[in-house]
Amino acid sequence: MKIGIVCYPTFGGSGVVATELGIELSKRGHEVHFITYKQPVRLELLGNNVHFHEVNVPEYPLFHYQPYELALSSKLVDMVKLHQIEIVHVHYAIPHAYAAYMAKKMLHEEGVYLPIVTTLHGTDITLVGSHPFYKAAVEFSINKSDAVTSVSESLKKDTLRLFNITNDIDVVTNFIDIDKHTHGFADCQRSMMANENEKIITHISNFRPVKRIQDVIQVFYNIQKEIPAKLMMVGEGPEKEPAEELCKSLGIEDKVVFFGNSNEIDRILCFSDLFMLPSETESFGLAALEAMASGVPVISSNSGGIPEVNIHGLSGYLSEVGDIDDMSKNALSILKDEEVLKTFKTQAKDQADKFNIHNIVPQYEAVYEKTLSKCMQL
Ligand code: GMT
Repeated sequence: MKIGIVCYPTFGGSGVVATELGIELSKRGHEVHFITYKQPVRLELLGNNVHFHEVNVPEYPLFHYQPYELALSSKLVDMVKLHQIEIVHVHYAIPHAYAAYMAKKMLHEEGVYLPIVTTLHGTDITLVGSHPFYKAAVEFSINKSDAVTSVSESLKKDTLRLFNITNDIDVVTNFIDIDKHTHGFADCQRSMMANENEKIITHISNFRPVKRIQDVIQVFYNIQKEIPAKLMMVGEGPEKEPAEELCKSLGIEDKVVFFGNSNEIDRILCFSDLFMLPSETESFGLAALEAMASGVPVISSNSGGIPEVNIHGLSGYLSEVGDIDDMSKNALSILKDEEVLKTFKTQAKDQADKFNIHNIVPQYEAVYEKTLSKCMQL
């Protein structure tokens, strides 16, 4: 198949999923065309089967807001015609599903039929999409998509609760390339980050308020009072500075490393003992799955789709949002005993295998095939 993929090219989960999906589809013989404003961060190799088409938005002083949707839909029209793209898969409804619908309509005028698959990722529904300023357009573009998928059962329920949806929604969960996370590092270089007796706790996110970064610091503060430990904070975002301030005021700044965004997540997870994800809401929690795939147990909140990924007492523990004491107690119960830690590490990896890329990507292929044959009958 010739598949167009529209996504955010940044470090966010939806862009990562879209990129990994495109790479895997290309390995399975499909021709994949990424259409976005920058080469996706995880897309290292372009080749015969993987192409990138940049959407440019020329600055014009009249515009207070530059019209990205317009540029994207025009680019989609051009690329679909030039490369005979058969189906377009958009990740994150805003504004991608809306722009794709416009492209579809324009192509239709020229006798080209373009099916659109929309994958809902989370904040496009729960935090941003359902805002009254966007709701009508988001609802419209979900209902006008030829197929809609969501990354968890929880997100599907939220979508049906928040919008008036007339389309079916298939749940196709996020996935992980287990082989990539079975690191071939002879040495994780743990000694560069911590002493041998120190446990390493890691958090990776975009440092937005929804991630409850302060909870990460508070839980770590409780952990390091009981056992020697270090905290690795990976990512960039508005909550980073307040988090650095909190570390200073708690007197733990020498035990916390702020990395910024990193392309070496697998290296960081390689030397991690525990991962923390105390989010206010999370449709899936891809970062937790990446940790588990590297054999790192997860201490998380029980919000949204996280319980579908992190299993209480098996791959880690779940607590109510904001329950710092419970998260600290759970973390210590894993970290204090080497045998318990070892068991949780193995169980985390086994649980991650349920989301193996080789089982999930065929589900997307089935969605494409079903959509194409449905559209051909129209
Ligand atoms: O977590 C974010 O804020 C980024 C966001 C995104 O779209 O990049 O993540 C959402 O999509 C990820 C991939 O499907 C999910 O794993 C995250 O749980 C989801 N984030 C939220 O729901 C807050």
